[in-house]
Amino acid sequence: MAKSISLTRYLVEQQRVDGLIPSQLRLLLEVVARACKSISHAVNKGALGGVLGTANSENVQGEIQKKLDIIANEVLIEANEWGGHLAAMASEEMDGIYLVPNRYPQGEYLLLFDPLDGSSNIDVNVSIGTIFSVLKKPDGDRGVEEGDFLQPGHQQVAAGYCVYGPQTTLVLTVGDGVAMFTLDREQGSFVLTEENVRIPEDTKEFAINMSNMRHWDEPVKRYIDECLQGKEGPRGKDFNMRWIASMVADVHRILTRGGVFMYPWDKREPNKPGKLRLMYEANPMGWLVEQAGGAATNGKQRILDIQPTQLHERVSVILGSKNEVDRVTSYHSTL
Ligand code: AHM
Ligand code: MG
Repeated sequence: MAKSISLTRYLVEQQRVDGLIPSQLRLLLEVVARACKSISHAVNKGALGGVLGTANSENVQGEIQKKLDIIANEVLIEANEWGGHLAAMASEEMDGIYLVPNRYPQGEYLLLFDPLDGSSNIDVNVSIGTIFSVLKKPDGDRGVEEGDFLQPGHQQVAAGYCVYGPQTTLVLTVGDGVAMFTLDREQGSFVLTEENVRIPEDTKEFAINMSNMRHWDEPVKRYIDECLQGKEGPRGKDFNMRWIASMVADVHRILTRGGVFMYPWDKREPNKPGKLRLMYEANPMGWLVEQAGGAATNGKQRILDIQPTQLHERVSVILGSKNEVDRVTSYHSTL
């Protein structure tokens, strides 16, 4: 039987053999994985652990927080603040950045996360996850400021997510393709289960919240309308639809068997560029998808080239199988 490769061994080899990741980054990724393991245990306990339901508070974006949103945020901060690998953190659930306290050594990395993505699925026992992105702190001796986080996605040095579903799976890129690790609960460790993940360029499956159809812009309406016409329409094939309402779970399916995922700008709140967050959701997912041979745009521009102007900035997202993303994107320039 082939030897199983733990996340620790995989990262050590990336560091030693391939020289791809410095030791501080390896430590950082191990700590994030450990935090995800702990969040996975809390998710699994559900009602037995008293972790379901709302926390009766709102985040900076005016969204009601669930107890698990807050628990997951705390787990990630507590796990990461003392190891010496980080300078600061930012989270979808916190107003401003979180500086590593002075009593701990300061590292050179910045960690951003959506601690619990798919919050509306927590209480109904549907897959949810943690999304993370790692940036390098700009050089210099001064303290970290919020502006230091505002780097375009192509400057990420690591990105990934952990999906808490029937299995707990950690998916990671450090810029050398995408690898998947499944949590072995008996061993207590993540084990490599898929390497060099590739997204097929073509697909017959789309993911979008169809209940918002009347609010969409023309290019998105046109694309979905053509898919819905199936074999008899301009695409000449029948399409299937999936919408889990957890980006982690939808992206995980796309990395596994292809597809296109969209959360476009819509007319409900015309001043907001989209629902999803650039720094905690679109950038890490966009990079993972590109590393697996897919594409990610906001309809007009590659997600990873967007220059952020705010920490909690929102963005329109189209990602997945390359030929479909290119098609939707081209509709934006022709209409
Ligand atoms: P969250 O981070 O507060 O959970 O919100 C993001 C989620 C995504 O995971 C998902 O794709 C989307 O919101 C679902 O939105 P909707 O309920 O409008 O379909
Ligand atoms: Mg989210």
